[in-house]
Amino acid sequence: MYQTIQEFIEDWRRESRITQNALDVLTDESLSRRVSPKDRTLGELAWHIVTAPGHMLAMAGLPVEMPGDPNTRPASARQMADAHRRFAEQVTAVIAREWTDATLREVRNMFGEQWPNALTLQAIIRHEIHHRGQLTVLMRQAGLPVPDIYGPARRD
Ligand code: NI
Repeated sequence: MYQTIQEFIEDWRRESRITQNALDVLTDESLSRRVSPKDRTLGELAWHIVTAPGHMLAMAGLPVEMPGDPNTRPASARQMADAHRRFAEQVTAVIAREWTDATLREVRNMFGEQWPNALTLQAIIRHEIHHRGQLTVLMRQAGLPVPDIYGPARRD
């Protein structure tokens, strides 16, 4: 788990940049793709990736402005990508201003359990990586170019 806010910020910057690269290639036509009738569409998944960290950070008491309503996906891919870009920058600024390394060890009620804030931050990153993996599969099925994640994508 993170010992310092700086460690989180570095991780957040790296991961949100990778996520941004994926969101930036989504097209409006691709947003209705889905794996099965029961699963999220590519657009719903992308919007979940954009909005979930704000929800969790707010639960932990960080005063962040939400990128948008989680239940109301913007109509365009561009709006989602822009919302993510603004939100990612905002998180870096707000957490650096509001929290100290000691805040990471403070415990909050998260989903009915007592989590140190460091665990919440780790869960946010893991949750994003998990859904981003799903997103890139849907992107391939939609014929979109998948960006490099941790190493070169197939086309490279
Ligand atoms: Ni999720």
